[in-house]
Amino acid sequence: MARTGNKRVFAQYPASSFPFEKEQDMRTRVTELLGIEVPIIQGAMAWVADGRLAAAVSEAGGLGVIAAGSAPIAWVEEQIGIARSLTTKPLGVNVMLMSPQAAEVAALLARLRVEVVTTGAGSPSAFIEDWKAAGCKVVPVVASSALAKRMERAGADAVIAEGCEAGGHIGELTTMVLVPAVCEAVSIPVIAAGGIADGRGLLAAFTLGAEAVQMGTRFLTIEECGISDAYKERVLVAKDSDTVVTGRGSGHPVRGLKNAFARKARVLESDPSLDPDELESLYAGSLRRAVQGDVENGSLMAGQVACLVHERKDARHVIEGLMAKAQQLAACDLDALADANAFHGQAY
Ligand code: TUI
Repeated sequence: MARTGNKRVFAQYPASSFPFEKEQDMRTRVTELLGIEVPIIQGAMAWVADGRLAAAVSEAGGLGVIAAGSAPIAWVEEQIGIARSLTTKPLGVNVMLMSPQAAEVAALLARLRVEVVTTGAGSPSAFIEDWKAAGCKVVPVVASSALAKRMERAGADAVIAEGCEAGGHIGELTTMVLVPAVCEAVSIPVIAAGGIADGRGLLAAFTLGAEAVQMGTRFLTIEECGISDAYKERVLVAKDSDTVVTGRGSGHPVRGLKNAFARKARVLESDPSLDPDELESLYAGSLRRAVQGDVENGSLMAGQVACLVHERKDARHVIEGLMAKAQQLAACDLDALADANAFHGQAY
């Protein structure tokens, strides 16, 4: 950093256009594989990521992903139809492998030849062959390099390495450690997830070896996301210490915003004489309650990056702004970055 007398002389960020220009596109193995324009995938949030949200992200150049979660098969098929009516661009559907209907959803996606299948909360080994035979690109979420290697051997096209900063069901490792560890372990492309909500995060993920990012929480507050306003407001006002992990004891840790539901879950979980039915009834329908507006008694899944989400806007605005910022930062040398970083809070 240059100094003049007692004053720092800040290097300027290179100028960046907004919306970004075509030549600023970041082409990677992931954009080529998935047929998308920017290396941004929308995380599949159960009961949140429906056909309308996914179509908006795909239309804006990223990959929109419908979350099958544990919803009825008819709902999943309906949402795919809605998305297809709103965009002709590639679309993804996520299979939540802890769902008792996972095998049925898996068969539906092969039958409909959905372009991209992502998976979460388990190993999809049993389904990969059928999806590949149907022409689907298969992109499992992994929380360890061991699972990433197994997925590569089983024929996965890429993996999403999701750190425990993420919202919803999580593993143990942080994004900062998991992404480079998975990049060392496999040759297929790695997509980073967990703790990423803006251009800074995208560029950081690329320096760790990722070729795309997946973001969930950043898309929770956009116009095309159908969750209640009350849920969106909780995300917008969240501070960095406002998320908590419940369910560690049961082996199914889930990160969400602190509220009455989370406090009750933590109390019940720490009770050695716990009646499992009581916890089960607390969890039953908890995600849906939050999505519909009961922000105290519902499970408000969100990642730690909720504290970096400050606006509603729409999918196109989020994607264009994020790409412009990432490109602007990437064009800086380290000295200029260090100087510019003296303006805390300006790098959004
Ligand atoms: O799947 C997610 N996030 C989710 S799924 C979900 S729905 C739900 N509802 C109630 C209770 C629990 C879940 C909400 N959020 N993220 C992807 C993810 N997958 N993160 C971590 C993992 C993961 C963890 C361990 C994947 C595989 C794994 O191990 C499998 C193995 O065989 O080693």
